[in-house]
Amino acid sequence: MSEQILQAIAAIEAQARAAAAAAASLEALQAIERDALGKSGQLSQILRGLKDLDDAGRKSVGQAGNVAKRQVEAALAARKSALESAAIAAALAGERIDPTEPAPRRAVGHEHPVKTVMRELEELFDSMGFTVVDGPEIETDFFNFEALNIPPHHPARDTQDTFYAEGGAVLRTHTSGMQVRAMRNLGAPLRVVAPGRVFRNETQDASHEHTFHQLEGLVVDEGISVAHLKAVLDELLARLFGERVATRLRPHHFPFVEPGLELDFQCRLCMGKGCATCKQSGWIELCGCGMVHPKVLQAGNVDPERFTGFAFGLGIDRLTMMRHAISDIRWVMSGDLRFLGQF
Ligand code: FA5
Repeated sequence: MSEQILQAIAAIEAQARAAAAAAASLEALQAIERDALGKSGQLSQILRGLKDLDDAGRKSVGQAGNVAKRQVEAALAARKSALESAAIAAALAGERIDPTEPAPRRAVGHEHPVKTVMRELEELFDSMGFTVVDGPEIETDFFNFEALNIPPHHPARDTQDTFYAEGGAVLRTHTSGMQVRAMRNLGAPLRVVAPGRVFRNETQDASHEHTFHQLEGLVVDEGISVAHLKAVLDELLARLFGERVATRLRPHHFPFVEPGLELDFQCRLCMGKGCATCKQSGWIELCGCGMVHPKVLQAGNVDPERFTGFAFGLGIDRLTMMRHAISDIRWVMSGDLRFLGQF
């Protein structure tokens, strides 16, 4: 009797150990444990017959049952740990980083086309011996207007209306405020350009923005004349367009220059014949310019008896528009990716 039971225990143990060794998941292991060792599992059922055995049989079957139980438990634990290790190894293999693999192509940003023109202008003037200086976008009324010979209530303020704050601060309407700042900071002689953002209370249209960019140029030295001004701007255009470009100077009034001028260059699209871009004139305006007014030199602590100077202020957004044939300035600072993605 006990011999048969011992054989049955050995068979249950062998079957459970084999099943444990072959189990493919933790759930399968739990099922094997339940079937072999659970309360109503095979081993428990057999051990329920212990009460019918004599003392010797009860002892030997009881011992065999315990040994079989421990063996099956050991087999289950070994398989469980193997399955868990395999799961960790698989997860790690999936997360492995190959540093030699090329990076995925991502959409990266790029320099704004206005910034590109600004940077090129800075490099170009730097190569001509100019110092690039930076100035505040929130300027005092003094530097933006008064020091430039534009007193309060002067009609020139109407063409450059802006945002006035208490205490005499304004959003600068042009980079010309840097003229007096540069003269005071650096003294004469000097050769500077001051690029930057400017603001005007302006009705927007295809060629007018309320926020745009200018580059101010200022040269002060002994014997400076309009000929120097024209030479520098001609050189600027030649470098921008890769060849000599015809230019002309027209009289224009700015209170801070005398004489005041505007420089036009021959239209690059029709070569002076007249087209829609140049409004049939054959010429395109590049900038306002002129000889620095003696009062402005004085405001900059420069002796107008000894020094003369020229200044100019170019619109960088409009230059950018010409370069890329952009028909409406409102695209330029829109931040619209359909526009920016084209550069
Ligand atoms: C001035 O701002 C003078 N400070 C320029 C100057 C400097 C004259 C030194 C003499 C000596 P004006 O308002 O014309 O001038 O502007 C200069 C340039 O800025 C224009 O030629 C144009 O290219 C650009 N500009 C002016 N207004 C706008 C606007 N609303 N939107 C975009 N560009 C503009």
